[in-house]
Amino acid sequence: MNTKTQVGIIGAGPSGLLLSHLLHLENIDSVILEARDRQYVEERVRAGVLEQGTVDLLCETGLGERLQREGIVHHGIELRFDGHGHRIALSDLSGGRSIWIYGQQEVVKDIIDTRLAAGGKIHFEADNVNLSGIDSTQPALTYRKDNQDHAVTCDFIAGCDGFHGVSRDSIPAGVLRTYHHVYPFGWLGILAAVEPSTEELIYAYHERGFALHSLRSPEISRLYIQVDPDEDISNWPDDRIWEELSLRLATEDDWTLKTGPVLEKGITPMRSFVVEPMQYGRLYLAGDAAHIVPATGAKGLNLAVHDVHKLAEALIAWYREGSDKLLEQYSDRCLGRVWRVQDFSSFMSLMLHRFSEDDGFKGRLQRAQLKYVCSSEAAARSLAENYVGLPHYGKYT
Ligand code: RFL
Ligand code: PHB
Repeated sequence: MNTKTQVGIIGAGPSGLLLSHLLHLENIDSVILEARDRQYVEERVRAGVLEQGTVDLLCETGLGERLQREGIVHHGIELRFDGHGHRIALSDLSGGRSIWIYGQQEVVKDIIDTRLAAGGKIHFEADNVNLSGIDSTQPALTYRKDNQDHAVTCDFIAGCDGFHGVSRDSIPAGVLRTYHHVYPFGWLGILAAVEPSTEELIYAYHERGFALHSLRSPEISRLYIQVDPDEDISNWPDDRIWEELSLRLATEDDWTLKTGPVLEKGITPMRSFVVEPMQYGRLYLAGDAAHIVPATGAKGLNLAVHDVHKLAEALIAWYREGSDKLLEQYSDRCLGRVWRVQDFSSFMSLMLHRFSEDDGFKGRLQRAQLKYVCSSEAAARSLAENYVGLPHYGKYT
């Protein structure tokens, strides 16, 4: 079957879904093609920390109803090392801004519900998605679903299909410059049915490796430990994970880690990745399709939201005013923030993880850095303003 739309979107992750919603608010038609089924997309456990700017955008565009009811506002985080915790007062140090704990899959569910209620077109289980004519004014997407071939002709294509998607690779060789750094560690993450042992997130530096205590709700905890990037999850029965978390998060004060049934677990490699530019012809890349940041800064989803905010503005200007100025500037308007966030995520990662090849030098630097951040207001303020997220229209991004 052949259909037409204004913007063809590949991927029903946060970036593709939000883009489709922002365009719909301006009566711009889009079609989303998603490789997975709806349940898989809605249950995929990933990010949990939303920046103030992300929450503001979701609320301003009618997506904040459940977020405001169920999201948990945090005004600080703890950095824990050498058996003691040190609070970074995020809100006090950033002019009252804060972060929100609300699972990525909840954001995804909210946008899917809103799009479908408004008659939005999301084709799940779309196989073999292929892009053509991206250097023409009539690009097209083809795909296979329910044993039938389909084609969608569009004005523009948004590649929102994540790091392993097809859109980036459809740009001719030689156009993109790729920056890729793989860190010598990964994260083993668990979701557990247990009341969080902390009110605020704890980032712990320890001889045995980094650990993070996060949460999703008063009944659900989310925790991570640093492991080798090629570690096999079968080496980590639940008891071993809890034991390791207890060791790495231990304090000299009266604090204990509550344990409970593990609902989900997985290992994620840590990498920094950026392509420049984020566009070619009528194809625009957004979110993880264009960049990946190590999760220590809690930024990937927030960066994806910033990209599609900018892309929606540019497409709206094209349809409303016939102006291609913002479309031409799309990549430049995103990359400033992308590199600011890469720098912050790298700073957090290098400060908090143990390096196996370290002869003691790196460890000394890390402790000096941690002590500085926890004792100097200027250093803590810098961490805080990056962690809560710089404003979407700020001079640094
Ligand atoms: P996604 O979420 O990967 O969505 C891409 C979608 O495209 C689909 N797809 C295709 N569809 C059609 N045809 C194809 N050929 C396709 N190939 C792929 C996929 O099925 C999928 O549905 O990318 P998007 O939308 O750009 O969103 C990015 C975020 O998901 C990501 O940056 C965050 O999850 C990163 N992240 C965090 N970000 C934060 O802001 N705060 C956090 O606290 C945070 N914690 C995390 C994280 C990521 C983690 N992992 C697992 C990588 C914690 C972890 C452990
Ligand atoms: C999470 O809650 O999943 C989370 C929190 C902070 C991070 C990364 C992930 O830096």
